Amino acid sequence: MSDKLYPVSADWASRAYVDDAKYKAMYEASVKAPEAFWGEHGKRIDWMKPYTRVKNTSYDPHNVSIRWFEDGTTNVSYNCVDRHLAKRGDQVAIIWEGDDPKDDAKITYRQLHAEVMKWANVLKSQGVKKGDRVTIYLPMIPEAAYAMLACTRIGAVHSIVFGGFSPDSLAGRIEDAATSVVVTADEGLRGGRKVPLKVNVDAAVDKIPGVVKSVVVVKRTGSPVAMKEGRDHYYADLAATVPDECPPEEMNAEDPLFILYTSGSTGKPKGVLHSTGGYLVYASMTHQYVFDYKDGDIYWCTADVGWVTGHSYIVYGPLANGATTLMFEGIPTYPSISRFWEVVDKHKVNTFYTAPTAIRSLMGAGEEPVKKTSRASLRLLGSVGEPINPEAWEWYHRVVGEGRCPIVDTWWQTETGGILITPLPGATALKPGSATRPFFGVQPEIVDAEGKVLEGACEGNLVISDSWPGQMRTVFGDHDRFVQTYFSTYAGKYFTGDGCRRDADGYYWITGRVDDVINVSGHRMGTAEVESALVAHPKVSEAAVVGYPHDIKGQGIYAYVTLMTGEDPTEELRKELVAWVRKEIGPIASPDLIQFSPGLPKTRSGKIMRRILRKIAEDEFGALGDTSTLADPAVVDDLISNRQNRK
Ligand code: 6R9
Repeated sequence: MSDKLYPVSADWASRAYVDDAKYKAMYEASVKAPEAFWGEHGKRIDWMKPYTRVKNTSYDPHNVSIRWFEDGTTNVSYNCVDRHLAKRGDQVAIIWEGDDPKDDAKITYRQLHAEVMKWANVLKSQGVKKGDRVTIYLPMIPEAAYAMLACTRIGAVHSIVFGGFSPDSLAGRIEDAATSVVVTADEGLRGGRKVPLKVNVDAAVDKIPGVVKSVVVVKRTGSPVAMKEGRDHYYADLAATVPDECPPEEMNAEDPLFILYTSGSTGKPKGVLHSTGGYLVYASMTHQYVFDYKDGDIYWCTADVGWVTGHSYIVYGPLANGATTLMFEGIPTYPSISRFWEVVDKHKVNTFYTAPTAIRSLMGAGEEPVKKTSRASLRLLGSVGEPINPEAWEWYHRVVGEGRCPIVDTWWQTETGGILITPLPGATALKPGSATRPFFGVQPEIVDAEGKVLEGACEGNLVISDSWPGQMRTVFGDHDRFVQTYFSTYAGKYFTGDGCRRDADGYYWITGRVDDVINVSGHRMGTAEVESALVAHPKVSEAAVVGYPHDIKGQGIYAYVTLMTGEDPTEELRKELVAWVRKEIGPIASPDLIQFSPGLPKTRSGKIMRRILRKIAEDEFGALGDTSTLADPAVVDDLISNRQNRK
């Protein structure tokens, strides 16, 4: 933990929508009278038929039911596109930056409107009707946003599958959502390498005969791909045959908007279902306040639309607010390790939102690749996806933001639809590594293992005691699993699965998934704590810590350590790191085993797959399970051959 405090600058306090006093007043109003608060803020989107009922939610495990604005009707694509036309028809809605720096495009709201209507009619031509599911398996190209918005225009429910998922994962998701139409591209392009999307779709569809009737293919690279007669169609060919206009379908606030599959600690991925009205109100409101979005800002979230961050903070939140959102097809290290900052300079980006894993990997290459760019346009930085260790936070703040940009460390989940715990840049003094305070309407609590609510400064499991509009409504096709996973551990509360500490100032510090807690000689320890200590060492770039069975201590601490470029993995350094952690946290935290590993097994969204690290640490590498979702499966072989615990 870091005890540094970065106060809000006078400039930010005066320019932002919300300063500290206003945050406190609005927060208090939001939790004392949620009906009145959300009744008012629900009006931020346009309704076809206004709601009269605001909140109707129950966390009772016998009857979990979440409904917001339930008698209102609206349309998401109307709110993200049509309603902006009068004022911002010629404003850029999407800046697209291709994998190759020479490829880019600007799409105005008027162009977006035309594209979305065309896409909607193409989907209709393939038999898609209100309530039907559509699987989208596309790279980061504007067509991904068109297809999403087109689904919402006609009331279809999209299920986006990240372009890096294997045919097996894709087939499972298509089958679970029972989608007869799949939208894909010939190939994707990332870091100069081609991703065989259409080939993967063919393999996936073959695994589930009879499910998919139509595959719509966007040409991205133009490479020839096999097209199955009667089933596969190029988008452009279909588009040439359908009308230009398509009116938005009137949808109930509680009609499903999208499904997004996410992994839990057990079982197959869950289809997280979000609904129309509450989700859009919450995504747009958090986007406006957390990023203090103002007209004219250029906003860039580096996520992929295949993850919830891309849904809420590349597409729906920003577009509902009439923003200019940047969509990036490439990776941070191509063609050079300065790419992020070059894109910032090229498009004069004001707000930049990325993940700690990206920051840490860029940190490993030193300051020079950042410093050779200007970044003068940057005003605000954001972090999401995992706890950000204070060292990475400080580097992001000092090197990338040159000390002038606040960092919003936003804690949330696929399940929450939008950001729940976060600083507001004009209101919240920052502490590196803390997601700070709850957003309006969010009531976090910390409970112990028995479910007793802890008061004041404390540490335990993070639950949320009442609903907010962006909350998921169910697990698609399995409401029991929804209740079981989220509402049964602590009856009457939403269980996040995260551990959390609250300090004396009421700030929240997410300590990582509670499934990653280890117990060493009776001491509970967050693996993130040890990792954070390790990465604080100047020679360490990244670290992942897991428990392994230890005869005397119950669990021992096994640390996988990636060194900074050019550092040698010596015995001496190993000893130095053990001593370092003892010094940083205390003797109980000293790693028992340290494995120097050039790479860590990460999912394509950048999350470390601890399951694999635990198995290798246990010397049980014969039973690694499914490694198909790894960004680079070869990492695993190296980890196994250099394992430190040989029984
Ligand atoms: C948005 C997203 C959710 C899990 C969540 C937590 C971790 C996300 C975080 C964070 C600490 C943050 N997480 N943001 N931990 N600080 N700012 O990432 O959704 O992919 O569903 O992951 O990610 O553990 O429970 P998702």
